[in-house]
Order: sequence, then C-alpha cells, then structure tokens
Amino acid sequence: MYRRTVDITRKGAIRLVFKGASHTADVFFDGIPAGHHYNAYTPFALVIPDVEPGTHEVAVIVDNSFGESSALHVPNDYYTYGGLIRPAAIELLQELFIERIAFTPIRTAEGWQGTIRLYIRNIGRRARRARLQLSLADRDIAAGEASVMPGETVELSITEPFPGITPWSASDPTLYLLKANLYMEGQEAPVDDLIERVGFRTVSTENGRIQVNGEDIVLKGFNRHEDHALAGAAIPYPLMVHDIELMLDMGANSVRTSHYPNDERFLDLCDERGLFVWEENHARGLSLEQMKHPLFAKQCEDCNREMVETHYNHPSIIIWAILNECASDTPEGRAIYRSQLEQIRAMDSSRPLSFASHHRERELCFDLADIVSFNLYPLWYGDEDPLELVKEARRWADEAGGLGKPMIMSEFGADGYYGYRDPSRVKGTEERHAEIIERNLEAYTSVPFLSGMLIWQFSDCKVTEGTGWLLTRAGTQNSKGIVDRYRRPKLAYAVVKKYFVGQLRSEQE
Ligand code: ADA
Repeated sequence: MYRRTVDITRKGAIRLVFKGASHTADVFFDGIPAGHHYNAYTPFALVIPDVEPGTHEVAVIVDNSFGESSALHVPNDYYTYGGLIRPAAIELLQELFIERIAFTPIRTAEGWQGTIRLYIRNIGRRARRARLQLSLADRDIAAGEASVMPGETVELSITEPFPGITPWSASDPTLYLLKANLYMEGQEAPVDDLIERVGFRTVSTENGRIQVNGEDIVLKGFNRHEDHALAGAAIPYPLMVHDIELMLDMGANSVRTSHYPNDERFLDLCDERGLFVWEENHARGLSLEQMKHPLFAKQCEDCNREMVETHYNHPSIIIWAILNECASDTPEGRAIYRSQLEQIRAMDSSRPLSFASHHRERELCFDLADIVSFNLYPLWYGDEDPLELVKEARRWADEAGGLGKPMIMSEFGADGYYGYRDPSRVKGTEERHAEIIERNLEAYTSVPFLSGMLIWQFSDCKVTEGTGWLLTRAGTQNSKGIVDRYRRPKLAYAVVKKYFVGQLRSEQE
C-alpha cells in the first residue's frame, strides 16, 4: 500500500492520474474507495468531485499476484513486478476540462493538414458552454464551441492546413507543441489547458512495403521488455535514455514494445530520437483456453482502448499490434483477433495493424492484418537455415491471406549467458549466440521482401519462476538479450552493429 497526504487549497474536483500500477490497483481517497484498475501497462485516471480544502490522504493498494481475476498477467516469460512502476500525478479541476486531444496528420498533394479532435468533459452539475482556442506550428486556431451536459464528454473536431511545417522523420524527428485552452462562459481566464506534443508524418503499406511519409522503410531493431536489473519495471528516465543510446549506437531504427504498452516517457524519447515504434497490447503466448477466460475480452478491450487513446499522439508509433503468439491458428482465436483488430481500427485508421505469429503455415489471421509478422527461431529452437526459412515464411504468408502485404521478422534470437565464453561454442555461449544472430541478420538483410527485422531481445529479462517450460530459463531469466540485465554488451553487440550500421551506410550511399 502506498499512502500520501495532499494539501488541497480550494474546494473543487481533483483528478488522480496513474501511469502504471502493476498489476491491479485499488485507489482510496480519505479511506473511501475511489477506483479500481487492472493491467500494469496502461494509464488510468480518476476524478474525485467536491473535495474540501484541507489535508487529504491518497492511498493505493497494488497487487501483483496471479489469480482468477487476471487473464493477461499470468506466469510468463517476463516478470510482473509489483507496485507503482510509473509516475502518478494530481490535477485540480474546474467544472469543465480537456480530457484528451487526438492529433492526426494528413499528407495531401497540396501540403500537410492535421485533424484535431478534442474531448471536453463536464464534471459539474449544470450544462456548460465550452470554447476552445488552439495553437500549433505558429498558428492560432479557434476550434469552436460546444454545449456539454453534466456528466457528458463532448468531441470537437477540426481539420486545418499547416503549410510550411517540417515533417517528422527518423533522420529529422521534428516535433511541435499543440496547445489548447478551454474557456467557459462567464469566465475570462481559461478553465483548463492541455499541451500535447505532435509530429507530422504518415504511415502506409503499399506495394508490399511500409512507408513513412511515402518513403519505404525497413525496420531494424529490437524487442524490448521494461526490465532492468537495478529497477525492475520502474525504469528511471536516465536508464531509458541509456537504452535508447545503446540501440542507436548499434544502428537500430526501431523498437517493439514487447509485450505491452510502454511508459510514455520512453515513447517520448522515441519521438525525440526518431526511433520507429511497434506498440502492442498486453498478451504473450496465451492458449485458446486462456483466451476463453471470462475476463479476457474485457481486459484486452480496456488495454487496447487505453493504449490507443493515451499514446495516439506519438509520431514514433507506426504500428499497433495485438496478442503476441496467441491462438490465431484456431477459428475461435480468429474471431477474437478480428474483433480486437476492428476495435483498434475504429479508434485509429491512420496506422497499420499487425500481430506476431509463430504458427507458420497454420496461421489463420494474416488476412485480418495490414502487415504479416513472424516469430521464428532458426538455429535456436530448430536447425533450419534462416535464409530458407524466411523465404518459406513469405510463401506461407502469401498462401494464407498475406499476399501483397509487408512482412516483418518480429522475433528471432538465441540464448547467450553473459560472461559464458567457451571455444566449444555450445548453445548458451556468447560465441554461439553471436553466431546465430549473425546468420539470422545475414539472411534477413539479404532478401528484398522484408520490411523489418526485430531481434529477440534488446536486454535479458527476469521471468516468472516456474515449472514446465519456464524451467528452461536458467537463472530465472530470458537470456536472449544482446545486452544483459545491467546493459553490459555480449559478443553479439558488435555483430548487430556491423549489420545495422552497415546497412544504414549502404542505404545512405
Ligand atoms: C516467443 C515470445 C517471447 C519469448 C521468446 C523466447 O517468441 O514471443 O516472449 O518468450 O519466444 O525466448 O522463446
């Protein structure tokens, strides 16, 4: 239980914002239940009306135990750390406030435009008239007025041209502040404001490739868990910066937030440094039986909504994905994949959708996604040659609904125990690890039909102590990191750098 006292100086509503409570939170205000939230990896907010001036107590009970009410946090190949793993905030509110802003850049033959959707909520007892004033890229924009009934949230939307802006790209990640002021009738000063940071860029999937601002890209990067030997999942900002520095040093241009939505500060850094992000909902390797858990649909739906709504404005996010390695090879699983992809598409049609599959030729859902993605571990879990396998994977995709769609190798890798070096090069040595990574990268950088290769994984991560297959995780960790849990580089580091930086150079030439 976390407790904190807060001094409120005037009567009114407050909003408590939690960016990540792992995994189930019960919030109390002055001892009275104020809200409940499930899932470590998505933010949530609670409004507490009519708070009297004075000293109050905010308390949160955070529970990371597995049990019947948890369909997504289960014993797994990563660790569900307990506690508040991301920041929390408190805001003083008036009757009307800006709940969120969603900015969608549009590229037309005449130049850049942006659609700005504003969500205004009335937490008072009377109908109120709201007026919105915006500024973005040196333009002041009157965004309109609306009446908002008590308890209601109203959406205002405008589309405006933004001539002369500099688009966001990997090589020049230009960002703009979108400032909104909310005015209420009868008051001179704004009753609320919100500043979002946005970028102008588009993502498309044409001719079997992925484009950013109309130009083909190839993702070269890592899968990354939010895990650090010193901090668990509560990674402090300087260590996030360090992770990004290491990825960029190796020549990566992308990161996959396996297997859940990430801390927004990490996404901010990706925006700033021009790293492309594949962000996915929270699920790893759930069987059909696990997907039939009575709470699975609701917990996924909440996670999808919170992920898309809270991370919508990050230009670095270019792919939304769902349900890593779940039962997409069954008809019942397919129905679930379909409905979750539809849910996300309805909230955001500006980004392509994918999911990472390990079902090979048995996959049933490639037709539902915009990008086909394979998790395959040649030379680790099997003896296949990576070049032959990637070509075969392209054939499986083409025959199973993925014809003409871009393809990503979303995972490949091998164990390498930090410091275990041995001329025998047996599995688990850093030498063998480096060799397997090299043979995979050699294959994937040589084929013309891949739009991405994401190494499993950036750093080693702790896993749930368990039985069964989890016992294959020596030291209770997944040791396929290119760096270990302290970010010390293994031999494979130089191999990755050779391929990723090498490819960057040849592209520039
Ligand atoms: C899977 C899974 C990862 C990790 C990996 C491995 O493909 O998506 O979370 O478990 O395999 O190390 O085997």
